[in-house]
Amino acid sequence: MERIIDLRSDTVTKPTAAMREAMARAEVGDDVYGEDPTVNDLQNLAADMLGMEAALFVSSGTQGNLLAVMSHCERGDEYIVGQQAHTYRFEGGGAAVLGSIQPQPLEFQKDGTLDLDEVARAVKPNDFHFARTRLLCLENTHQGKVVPPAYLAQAAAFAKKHHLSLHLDGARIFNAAVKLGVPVRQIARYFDTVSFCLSKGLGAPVGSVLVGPREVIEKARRWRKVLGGGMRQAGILAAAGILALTRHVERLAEDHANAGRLAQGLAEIDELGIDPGEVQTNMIFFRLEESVFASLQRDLKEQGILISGRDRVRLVTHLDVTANDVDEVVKAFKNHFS
Ligand code: TLP
Repeated sequence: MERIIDLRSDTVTKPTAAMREAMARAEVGDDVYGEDPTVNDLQNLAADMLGMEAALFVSSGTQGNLLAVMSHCERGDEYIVGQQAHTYRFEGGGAAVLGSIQPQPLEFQKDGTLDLDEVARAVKPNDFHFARTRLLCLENTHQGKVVPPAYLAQAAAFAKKHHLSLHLDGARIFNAAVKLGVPVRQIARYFDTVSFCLSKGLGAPVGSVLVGPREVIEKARRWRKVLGGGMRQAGILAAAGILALTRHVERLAEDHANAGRLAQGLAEIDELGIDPGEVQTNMIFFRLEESVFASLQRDLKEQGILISGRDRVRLVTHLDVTANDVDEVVKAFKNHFS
């Protein structure tokens, strides 16, 4: 089979041989009864790594975020969120559709933070004309950028002052932690709840985990069942998650190095306008006119290289992209633009 270099997302990784082995051997039980030992192990491990009381294995990042919003907020409440945040823009409006919870989107600043003065102005007065503002949602990494650690402490103090809960869409929180060289709990500690993905850079085939206080996680468990997300012998999937958390965290640094290498190579192509200094983790962004992009995409596809993008093109490195692949991609780009 022809080798494909897939740079569309870090969601595309295939389980490694060791992962498939762990999945095949996983001890399982009925997780709706709380009796799947492997799911329980994964949840304990996740809670421990993130420094939280409890954890819930969920089907996807989208489900983890939705459960968090629905567990912090009630019908008629509101959450404040970034305009380009996954939790607002890319989750089908789930909180509004299924929770009757109104989003209040605000523009992100360049570094992936929300201006807290602006957030303060968006918090609604206690008056029945308004939805009740209950929750602030952040994202880390946001479009490959690590949110500055000092900001997290400010956001936590802000949330406390305004009686808001604080949720992190930490789909790629491990990329942020590895980039900063800190244990992941040092990022998680500022938040009430964090949702993180096992199925992105960590390389598991399926699954995310929501962590937080026991009381909130129990509410989320209820909503997960309501949403049809109660899984039975899910230990087969959780086994892959355990392997991802125990063996695939430190190696994220390789993905970051490969993204840096790719950015360096592509920076030589003027049409792309890439500044390698902007690449912090495993993502590179650039803009191209639609027809130029379409022809590039077609040309690369013929060589087994997959790229995608909507407003901006995004290239993502991951477990299944090697340094050699990166060199091949740079060569193919250069040929295309020469
Ligand atoms: N993001 C996907 C696409 O939906 C864009 C990707 O390929 O990156 N939070 C963030 C920050 C995400 O990037 C994603 C997935 C999610 C949550 C949702 O995770 P899943 O796909 O597991 O529902």
